[in-house]
Amino acid sequence: MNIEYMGLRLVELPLRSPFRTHQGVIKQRPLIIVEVADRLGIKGYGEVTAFAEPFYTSETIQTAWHIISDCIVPTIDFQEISHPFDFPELLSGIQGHPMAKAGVEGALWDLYGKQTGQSLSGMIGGRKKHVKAGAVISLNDTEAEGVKALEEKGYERYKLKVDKGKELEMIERVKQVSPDLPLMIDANGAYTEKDIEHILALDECGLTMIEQPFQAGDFFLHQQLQNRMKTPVCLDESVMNFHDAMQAIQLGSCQIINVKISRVGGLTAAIKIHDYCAHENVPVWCGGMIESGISKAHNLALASLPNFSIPGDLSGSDRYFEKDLVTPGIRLENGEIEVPSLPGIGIEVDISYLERVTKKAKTFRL
Ligand code: OSB
Ligand code: MG
Repeated sequence: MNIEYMGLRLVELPLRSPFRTHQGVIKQRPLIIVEVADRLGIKGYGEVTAFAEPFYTSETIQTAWHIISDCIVPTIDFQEISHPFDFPELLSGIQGHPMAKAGVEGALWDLYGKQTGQSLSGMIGGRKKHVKAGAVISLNDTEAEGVKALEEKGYERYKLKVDKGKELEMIERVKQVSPDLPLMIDANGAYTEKDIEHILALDECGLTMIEQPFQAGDFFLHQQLQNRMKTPVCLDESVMNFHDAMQAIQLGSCQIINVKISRVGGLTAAIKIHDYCAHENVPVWCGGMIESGISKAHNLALASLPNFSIPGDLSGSDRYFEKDLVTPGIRLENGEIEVPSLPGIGIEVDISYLERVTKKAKTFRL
């Protein structure tokens, strides 16, 4: 791919309103934007979506900065890469840190698409031209008002973050304003084995699924719950790689998987999980990370694959940000978002805004 250069930028995007879950509040969104360039000066962009604090997975934006700068750049020979699929194989000596790896791989995919004149969706075999949009309602939004406003924008699926003990009230409040909306809850591991009866009481609510009830790593407990519950269990934090997806499905720990490019270590791994789930008749959907339009564009390409048959956490730029890092921003039309068809991620990065929100930058000759 004739890669010559990598640039890292730590940016901070202000959120329109604080995003609160049972694990804490996010007001500013730090992200790392990865830029790679080839000999001709063609550029590709990726994004590291780790959070400032390790509440979701163990990585942080600072550990990712360190891993890319001090481990990936010095030890990987970028001249050996002739296709983005080559990159994950070169990483076998670096354990863990999927989000750091995914950010770099994402930039390679965008660059490869631009070098060869292909859209990211086209390169990976995506078929859908539009994908359905889904919204997440944080604990800061009042459910009724939050859902009404989002319904007017056309979102097709709604996800409530769990506040343990208040689930029934929250679900009831949404149903009062919008009785027929597809609704699910995301516990982010808020429950323990003592809560099984409490969770089973939600089985009559008609939820489309319950996401990550228990902590990551506990395939057994999720299996026990799914055996007793008709509402599908969906796993998020539990699935950090292909092997986790395989074990979860073979053990019957879930009926649905949330695939995030960042959490599983890159687009190559995300596609492999998609393909395996398709083979096993397990539907998947694309998760979100409160990310910029750069990462959203990667998500749209992934979600254009056929087994992404459930609306994901795919929202417009205006859901979280006043202004996005891409122009024009990502928009909903009739509850759907267009999958970009131009080369690479197919969306223009707003370089002057990117420069304005940069807190720290570093460049490397590769
Ligand atoms: O579990 O998907 C999650 C936000 C922060 C940490 C974890 C999660 C989330 C979301 C937001 O649900 C998804 C989005 O709309 O980007
Ligand atoms: Mg989740």
